[in-house]
Amino acid sequence: MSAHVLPSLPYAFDALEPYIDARTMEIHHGKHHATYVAKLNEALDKAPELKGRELKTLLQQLGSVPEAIRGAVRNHGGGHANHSLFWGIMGKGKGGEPVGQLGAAIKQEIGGFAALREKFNAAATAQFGSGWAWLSLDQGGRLVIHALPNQDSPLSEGKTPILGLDVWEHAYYLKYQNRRPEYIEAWWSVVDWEAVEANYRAARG
Ligand code: MN3
Repeated sequence: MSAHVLPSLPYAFDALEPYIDARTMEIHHGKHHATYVAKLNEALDKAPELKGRELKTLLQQLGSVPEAIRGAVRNHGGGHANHSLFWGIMGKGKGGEPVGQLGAAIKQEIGGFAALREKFNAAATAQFGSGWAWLSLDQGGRLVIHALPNQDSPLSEGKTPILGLDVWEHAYYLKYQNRRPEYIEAWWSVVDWEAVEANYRAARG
């Protein structure tokens, strides 16, 4: 059976310094994300019929997951999917502005990059407690900025996430302590817009 696997980080732990510190990346990937993967697999051991199902499908169809493991799939499956996306939309020496079709869509639908940042920062800052801020596509293929608590995936509400920011304290506490807004602001310097645009084009089909 194909168990879910922790993807390797596509860059070194210190690649996102000074914006995100190496120690945080090491614990975040090697402990937090690894635990979501392990606990997802543990839950799926109790429902072998779901083992071949893609993670994306599991999260899109949470209602069809047996109730006994639904919470575990929501939390740990969501955690696995969210972090897998997160590592991929960051990189060394990135930042800058949205490019290509995505850049054009942001201009047209949100009013430009400055407006996107402002709305996204507000969503990330206002998320009470643990959660994520998202830039997703809704079912009509339109860009939407939103936040979700815990490890809830946009996939579970019919959206397709293309950019996400982890605002759990484990993502920033070592370097930023309680200064979440500072972490959010710094994070824009590591966003890989080519990767986000690839997600956008894939989501548009
Ligand atoms: Mn996290």
